[in-house]
Amino acid sequence: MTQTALVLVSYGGQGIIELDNNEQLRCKYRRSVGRPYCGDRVEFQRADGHSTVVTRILPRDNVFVRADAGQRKQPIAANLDQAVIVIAPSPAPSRDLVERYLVAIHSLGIRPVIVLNKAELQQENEHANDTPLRHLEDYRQLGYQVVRTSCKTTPGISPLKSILEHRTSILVGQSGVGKSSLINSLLPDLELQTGALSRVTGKGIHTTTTTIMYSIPAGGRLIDSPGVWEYGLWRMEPEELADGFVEFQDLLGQCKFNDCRHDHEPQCAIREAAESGVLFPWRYQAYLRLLSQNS
Ligand SMILES: Nc1nc2c(ncn2[C@@H]2O[C@H](COP(=O)(O)OP(=O)(O)OP(=O)(O)O)[C@@H](O)[C@H]2O)c(=O)[nH]1
Ligand SMILES: [Mg+2]
Ligand SMILES: [Zn+2]
Repeated sequence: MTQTALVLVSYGGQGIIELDNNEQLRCKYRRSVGRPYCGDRVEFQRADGHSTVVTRILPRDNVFVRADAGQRKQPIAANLDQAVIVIAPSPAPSRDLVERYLVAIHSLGIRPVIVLNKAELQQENEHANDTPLRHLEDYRQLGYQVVRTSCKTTPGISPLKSILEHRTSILVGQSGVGKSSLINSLLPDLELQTGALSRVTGKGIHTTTTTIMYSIPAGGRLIDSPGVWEYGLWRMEPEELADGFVEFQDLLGQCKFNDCRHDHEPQCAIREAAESGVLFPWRYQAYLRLLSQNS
């Protein structure tokens, strides 16, 4: 009889899977089956006295990826409902970090959430004009869910709870912004869950090196992922890039040229809207930077 299971963590040629009865098993992969990602649903075989082997990876709904230096896709986790972009006053986010994440998340068709963690450290107007920290209200106006949290003091982490329950979410962002701390605060039984997994992740507060899935007691899953210095987008067409800017959507058919890149083309509806202030000019500038970096 074939059974299915959920991949909690995957490293090298092996991983840990969770069965329907919550049992966790170490398992090995076969080259012919391919390498499962965290969040994959798999079929496996358990032979007496032998190790558990993954025999099939079930079709994926989506895969969250980041790009390496050569713009090639590196898979991080599969089958997500939403991605939580965590930023903090320190380390401060790089200028276009949030836009890169939003474009990537949009291409997966899943829901983005923006979290400002270490909110108790934020001083109004302390930051340069072009950092995401100054644009949180604009993100809200664009329709994104924006939440302020702190793992140390007020406002705490409760606003995040209801957003995460009953869904599968990945926390992404720069190293040191507090992704693991948020998961620690959100999951009171983390120590228990870490049991079998601790051999993989190490103990104590460390930089996360492995993508790992936890379960929320009320229902849903949380995936902790290693922080990045800069989130890289893979090579994509200008069209896919523009699709990641939600506020462009209503204008996309109105440019003079069908293949408009919304750069220097005449009668570009997007550029004109940015110049007249209908679109946030800083978002349009971010789009232009991503466009030039991606070609
Ligand atoms: N002041 C303050 N510090 C925090 C908060 N949340 C986390 N920290 C601290 O920030 C540091 C980094 O936290 P981590 O949770 O390890 O950050 P991370 O995003 O998981 O980092 P990587 O695993 O490297 O990606 C730790 O020293 C935490 O104690 C917060 O809300 N306020
Ligand atoms: Mg971490
Ligand atoms: Zn255009």
